[in-house]
Amino acid sequence: MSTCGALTSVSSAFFGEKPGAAAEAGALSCISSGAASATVTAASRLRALGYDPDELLQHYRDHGYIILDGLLASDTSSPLHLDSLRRLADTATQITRDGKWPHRRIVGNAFPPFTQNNRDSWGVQHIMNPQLDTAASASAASISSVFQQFYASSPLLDVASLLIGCQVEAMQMELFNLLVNPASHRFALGWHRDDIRPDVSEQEEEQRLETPTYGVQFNTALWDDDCLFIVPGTHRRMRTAAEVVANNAKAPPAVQVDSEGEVDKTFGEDGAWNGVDPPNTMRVRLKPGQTAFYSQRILHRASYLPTAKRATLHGCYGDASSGTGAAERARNVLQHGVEWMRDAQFGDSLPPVLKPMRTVFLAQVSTLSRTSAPLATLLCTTTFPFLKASAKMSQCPLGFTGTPPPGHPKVAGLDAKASEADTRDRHWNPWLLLAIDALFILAAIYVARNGVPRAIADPIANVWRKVPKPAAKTE
Ligand SMILES: O=C(O)CCC(=O)C(=O)O
Repeated sequence: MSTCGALTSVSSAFFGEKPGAAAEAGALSCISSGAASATVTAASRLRALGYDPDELLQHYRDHGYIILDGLLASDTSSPLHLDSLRRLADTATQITRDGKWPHRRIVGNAFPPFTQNNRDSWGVQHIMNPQLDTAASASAASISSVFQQFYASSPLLDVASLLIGCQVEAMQMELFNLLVNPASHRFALGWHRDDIRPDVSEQEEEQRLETPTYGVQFNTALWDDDCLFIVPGTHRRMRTAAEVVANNAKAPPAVQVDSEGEVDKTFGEDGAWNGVDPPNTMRVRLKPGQTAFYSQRILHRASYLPTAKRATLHGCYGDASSGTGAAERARNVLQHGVEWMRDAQFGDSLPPVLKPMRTVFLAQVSTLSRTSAPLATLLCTTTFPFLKASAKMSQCPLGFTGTPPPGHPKVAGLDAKASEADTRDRHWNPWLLLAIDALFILAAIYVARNGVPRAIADPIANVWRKVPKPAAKTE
């Protein structure tokens, strides 16, 4: 549902270049206060900064992405200046590589849960979490609070609002992470859409395309970044045959790069994935300070090299004005382990504009937990005793991913608080567990119809007769 107004008059076109006014910390603090906020739309704020919202929106709708300058502060003393953000990103990266910050994207794992046993990382997760400062022993300028300020800043938030078609006040807080180059591995993500599986039928793909994405994601590069590849326009149309093939192609495994001059034949010099990239593949080349907003539904992939320094702020926002959309997005976000967001310290630390965005997100999470808890608890409890005996699965076989609902047994890989050592290499075999569940259900049906078989009931009754009765019990 679109609640953005003031998009009809086209002022001076401004796309992809730096406007005169740059982002400043706390620029959006006015949004949450007063009646004026209701009429000041993202579009008009963007226009005032020299952007052309109509042009931005049109490009985004047609192609599924836009690239913008001017989202960082131009004032060198601002914490949101490129130099400051680079310093903080370096610290966050270092503590992650040193093992002091466990929330990371692990080389070898494209998607959550990030449970691979690999010391190397391609991302620092949850950079707005105040615990990051504790891990970094940061005293003066807190790292998490600067990242919070960026996530709350204008024009970033206004552009997101414009593209989602939802007032800032009705947006939900989602993920904010830092994507970094692995320290010693080449690693790649295959072609994917975040919210449509590669193996969907044509009919299902068509249906999925009719549903809005209810959100947008962004990459803000702090260094030159050419890791992301997209096929413009694929966020709103059926895939071609070549795109279906690319979407289903398995990305090469992560490779430790220890010999200089080693030739990688999978990818060309220009980064092309030989024999797989479909026509119209576009490499997104960001200069430091540039931001790409893109639809999570666009067909995209990424390639990471240990030799190409990367520190790119990677986040997303959702539209909470529609119940179904917000719930759908919250379900996806849950996979990343977000229960830390419930922490009151985090809530208190946020800039004013983010507080309601967090509240609406947590409300979605609670609703999801309430609706999925009973079934997940019943089914997963029956399988839990067998977990340790099984191997090779990194998530609940019932498809329950992300933050477990209340009552769900503690399970490696589902609990973001579980230590990495706990989750490492402990996997479930889905087929074994489903077979055990099926046997359990068949046995229950048999007992309900026929009673407990004598061969089982008699020995139990004998043991019971031998147990002395409590002395104090009187009838
Ligand atoms: O590394 C990137 O820029 C893209 C990451 C990505 O594809 C994703 O998070 O879905």
